[in-house]
Amino acid sequence: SKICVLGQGYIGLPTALLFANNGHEVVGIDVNKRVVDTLKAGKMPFEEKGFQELLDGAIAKNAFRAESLVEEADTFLVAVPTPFDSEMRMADLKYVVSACEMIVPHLKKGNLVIIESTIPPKTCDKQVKQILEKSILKMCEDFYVSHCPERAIPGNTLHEMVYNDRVIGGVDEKSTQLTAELYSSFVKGNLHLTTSTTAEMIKLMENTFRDVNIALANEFAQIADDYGIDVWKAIEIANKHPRVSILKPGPGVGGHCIAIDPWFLTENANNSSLIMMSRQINDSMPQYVLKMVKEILVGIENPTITVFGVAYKGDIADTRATPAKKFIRLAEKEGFKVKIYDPFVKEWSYPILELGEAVEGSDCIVVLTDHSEFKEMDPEKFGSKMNKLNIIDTRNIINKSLWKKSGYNIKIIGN
Ligand code: SAJ
Repeated sequence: SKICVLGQGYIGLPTALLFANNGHEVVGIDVNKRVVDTLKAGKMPFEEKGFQELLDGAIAKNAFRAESLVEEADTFLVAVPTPFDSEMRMADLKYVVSACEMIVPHLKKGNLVIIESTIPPKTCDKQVKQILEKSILKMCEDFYVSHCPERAIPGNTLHEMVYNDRVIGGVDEKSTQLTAELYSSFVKGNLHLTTSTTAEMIKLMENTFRDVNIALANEFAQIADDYGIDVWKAIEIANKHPRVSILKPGPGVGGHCIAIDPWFLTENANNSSLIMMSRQINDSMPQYVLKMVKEILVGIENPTITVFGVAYKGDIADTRATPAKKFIRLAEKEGFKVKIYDPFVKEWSYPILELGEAVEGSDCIVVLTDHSEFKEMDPEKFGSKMNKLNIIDTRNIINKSLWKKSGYNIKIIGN
C-alpha cells in the first residue's frame, strides 16, 4: 500500500524507511526544503546508527522518495513535533493541526490517518476528527483514525522501533485493525490494541512515570546530602528489594519528551499535583548543582568552571531541553566564567572547546552528562592545566580513585 509520512524528523523518517523496506510505497513529506533536498540526494539529514543503510535499502527498492507536498495515498502518518507551550503549560498542537489540514484535500474514502506525534488525551476523537471532516467525509464511516505513539529511545531508535511492543488505539475497531495490520509489517514486538484516547494517555503515563521517579531520586539525593550519606549506595541496596526500583539522581531531566509530556497530562486535569511537583523538582536541579559548585568554590574570586557534557544524556549529541543550559545561565549570572567540553556535541548555543582548552585555568569541573568517555577519564591527561583541583560529578560516573590519585577534591551529588 502507499503511505504518506508527514514529518521527516527523528521519528517520521526512520518509520517511513522501515515501512519502505518492508513492502510499502512510501512518500516522506517535510515542510523543510533542506530536509527534502538532502533526502532526494540520498543522504540522511541527521545521523543515527543504521539510518543511512536503511535509506540506501529503501532507495534501491524504489520504495521511498521525499517530497514537499502531500499527495494521495492509502495511509497518512503524522509524525511532527508537539512542542510545549511554556506560557500556557499546554501542548502546542500547531504542527499536528497543520499536518492534518494538509491531508484534507487528499483524503479519500477508505483512507487511514495515523497520529504518531505525542498528543493530549481526546485529540484524535476531537481535534483530528474536526479537521479531517472538513473534507466532507465522515470519520469511522469513510476514513479511519488511530494513535500509535512512538516509544523508541534516542540513541537506539531503530532497534527499539522494531523490537519494542507498540500501543495501537483507533477511534473505532476498524481503525485499530487497519493500523495493526500495517505495523505488523515491521514491528517484531507485541501490538497492544486499545482505543485512541487510552493510547494517548498511555504514552503520557509512560514518560510521566519516568519523570516522577527521577524526581523522587533527585529528592532522595538532596536528603542524603543533608544526612551526609551516600544515596547511590543506598539506592543500590534498596533496589535489591524485589518491589523497589529507584532511578538515578542527576542534574535534572532533559530531552524533548520526559520534561514536556507530563504537562500534556496536567493541562486539563483537575488534580495533578504530584506530576506538577515532580516537574518542579526536576527543573530545580540546576539550582541545586549550582549550590554545590558555590560551596566548593567558597573563597575563590571570579572563578572559572568547566562543564563536562551538555547533551541531555550520555553518548548522544542531542541537547534539546538539556538541564546544562539552565545551569550555565545560572552560573554566569553568579559571575562564574564557564567553559564547555562535550565529546559528542559539536555546535551549540555556547562554544564547545577542546578538552585542553576547556580545563585551562579552571577552578572546578562539573560533570553534567553521563558520556562513557568521562567514566575512565584520567585527569593526568590534562596535567597541571587546572587552577584548582575540584570536580563535581552529578552522574556518579567518574573513576574516583584516578581523580583522588591526582589530588582532586571530589563531590558527588547525593554523597
Ligand atoms: N535521567 C535521570 N535519571 C535516570 C534516568 C534518566 O536523571 O535514572 C535523565 C536523563 O539524563 C535525561 C532524561 O532523564 O536527561 C530523560 O532521559 P531518558 O533516557 O529517561 O529518556 P528519553 O527522553 O531519552 O526517552 C524517553 C523514553 N521514555 C521512557 O523510557 C518511558 C523513550 O522510550 C520515549 O520514546 C521517549 O522518551 C519519547 O520520545 O517519548
